[in-house]
Amino acid sequence: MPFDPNVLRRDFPILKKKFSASGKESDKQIPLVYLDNASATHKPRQVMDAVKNYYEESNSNVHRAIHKLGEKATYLYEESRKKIAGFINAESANEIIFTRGATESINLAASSWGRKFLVDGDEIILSEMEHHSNLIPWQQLSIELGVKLKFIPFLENGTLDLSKLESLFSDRTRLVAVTQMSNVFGTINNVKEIIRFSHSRNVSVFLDGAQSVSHIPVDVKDLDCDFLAASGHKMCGPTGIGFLYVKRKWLDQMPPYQFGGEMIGSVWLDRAEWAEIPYKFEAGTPNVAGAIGLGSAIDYLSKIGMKNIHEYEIKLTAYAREKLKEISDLKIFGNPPEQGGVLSFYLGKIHPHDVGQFLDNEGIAVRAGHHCAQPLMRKLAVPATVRASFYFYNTHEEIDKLVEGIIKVRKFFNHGI
Ligand code: 7TS
Repeated sequence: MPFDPNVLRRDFPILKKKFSASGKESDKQIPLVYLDNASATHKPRQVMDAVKNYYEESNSNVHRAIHKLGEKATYLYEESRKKIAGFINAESANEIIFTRGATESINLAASSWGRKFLVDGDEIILSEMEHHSNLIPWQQLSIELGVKLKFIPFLENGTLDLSKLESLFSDRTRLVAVTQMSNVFGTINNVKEIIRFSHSRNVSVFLDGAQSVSHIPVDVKDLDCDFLAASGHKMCGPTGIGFLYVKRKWLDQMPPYQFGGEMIGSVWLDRAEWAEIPYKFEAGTPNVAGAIGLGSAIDYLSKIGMKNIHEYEIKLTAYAREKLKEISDLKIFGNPPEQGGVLSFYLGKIHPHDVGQFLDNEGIAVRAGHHCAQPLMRKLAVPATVRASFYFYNTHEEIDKLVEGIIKVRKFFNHGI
């Protein structure tokens, strides 16, 4: 079936809904233009059905019951793990650990791998464009262990200055942890080159895939990354579920991250042995419904094809950039050669929150804020930006509405000029 966003949109009940500016049903209802996909994507009917079916037909805990429902729930949960492994081309499903999302995945790696392998004086290289989730866990580790953090700078066009990479390395560098796609500029970073260079120095690489995994084909074997984190809710899946991919060679050496049920092999009063991987990293009853929903989201995205999604988003973003450029006073931050569907901008002297609020009254949902990237904002010397972020169900007509909305904002705040 050819790629058609208008056909795909039919799978998303929320995209058919109309809203009024006041929130009152009696007021004029306008269609929703949802352009905040970098924050969370919507869910297709298929994913909601998978979650509902689990609760209606196989609700049970996993890995412990011998009854039929328990077996069914375990089967579905583990099938989802296999789907994730297939989706990112992992060697085995055992390399996939279910987490609450990218943030927990990063915390897991920092806490388990970091505490095991890093000592005072070791160095981690991050970048200046990291989301707080891929900064603060490493920052805490650096405070706790005395590990030094270094940062790959970004250039005005929103790309990482890889010419600086080599100079950041020392014989104490142990890890490079970078985002594969910026949630502010939309830049798709050349992580393959970063990984190639890092491995040539025997340094491991952690990829924050929170933005990339839902928008571009990601192949961990081809990239050869050591870790990859992602969130289900940014890829048509439920909230509260995500995963961490860990290359097999690290898994056996990494200690558990949390302790309790599910993650044990044998327990005595004074000691315990851990379960096999990946279960030793999944303490307690997991988010079974979320994992099953994420598996369904992966089926859905795979059917559309990640290459199709990426190609369409390139076109949509280029169209949006061209249209936005026509608005005087509008400054788009960054213009990377490889870009996903994210555009951040500033409109004259109007505060981004005012722009966001005004657009919301027009039925257009964008994000205005620091996007959990305060160091990046500081370098841009702005308190916040307006960010429009797209997904495969957005259309060119919606971009036109965004542009019309911004022109209205401009007129309103500039007294019609
Ligand atoms: N890393 C990146 C690059 C992100 O964009 C986000 C979330 C995270 C990590 C954290 O993901 P979580 O699912 O664990 O919260 N980014 C955004 C955003 O740009 N707007 O809202 C959330």
